[in-house]
Amino acid sequence: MSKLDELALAVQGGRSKKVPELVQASLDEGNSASDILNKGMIDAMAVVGEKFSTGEIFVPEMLVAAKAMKAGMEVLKPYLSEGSGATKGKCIIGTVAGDLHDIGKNLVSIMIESAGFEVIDLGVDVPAEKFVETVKENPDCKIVACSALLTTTMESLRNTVKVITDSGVRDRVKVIVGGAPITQAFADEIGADGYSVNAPEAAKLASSLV
Ligand code: B1M
Repeated sequence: MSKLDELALAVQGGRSKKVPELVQASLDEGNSASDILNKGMIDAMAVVGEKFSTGEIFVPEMLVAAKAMKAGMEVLKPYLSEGSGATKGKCIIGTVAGDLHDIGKNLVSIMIESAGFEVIDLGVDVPAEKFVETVKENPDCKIVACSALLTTTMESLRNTVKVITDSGVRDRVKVIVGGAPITQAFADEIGADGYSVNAPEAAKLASSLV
């Protein structure tokens, strides 16, 4: 079995001590950071989600898998974020109110930082007003990036974009959105400036908007 296959199984099994070791072993074996991320960890999380959907596992198992992936990300992060120059201005990022998922958001944060932005990460369950307040405190903020992972928090994302727009700061920041249930059509419908399907595309999008 390859190190990547072992890694995927360890993520699925929530083996937080083993996963960082296997990320390092996969790097040592010559796998690229993006293969380790996509084939070793993101695909494994998709399997976890599938098993949750079919009732094979429950929330605690999802949680330990997420913790294991986060532990692996600590080892992988320096290999993903090469060439940061922090010259493009600030990007405020967060997962919208009501939503506690942060792995995708953290990946977007790493990629946007590595594309040359200074990232202010507000974390998860972020009220719309907190995004606005932080934009006002940071006049050099160029991008607000909002993540939503649940169909039930798509409306929270809509509200976030509306509150940012209504606050009058929209003329100086671009709002970009993403997350598993989000589509380009939904992003257009709620008036976002951009949508991307994954973290590398989000970084390209952010750069293209400044
Ligand atoms: Co949750 N969960 N979860 N969960 N969870 C999903 C999302 C789900 C699809 C699982 C399933 O049923 N198959 C399902 C949502 C169904 C739906 O809404 N239609 C679900 C559910 C139902 C729930 C709860 C309601 C379960 C419950 O309590 N009954 C609950 C909700 C809690 C809440 O948020 N209020 C819940 C809780 C949790 C945990 C806390 C246990 C844990 C999260 C831990 C954490 O994040 N710290 C968890 C997990 C781990 C998952 C799955 C298994 C994995 C998510 C993940 O990290 N994926 C997930 C199933 C799945 O995704 N297949 C699931 C890996 C990550 C890299 O992908 O986050 O999609 P993702 O990010 C991608 C893209 O979406 C994109 O880029 C990333 C890749 O490059 N992207 C952006 C993300 N943000 C972006 C922003 C951008 C651009 C792109 O621009 C700004």
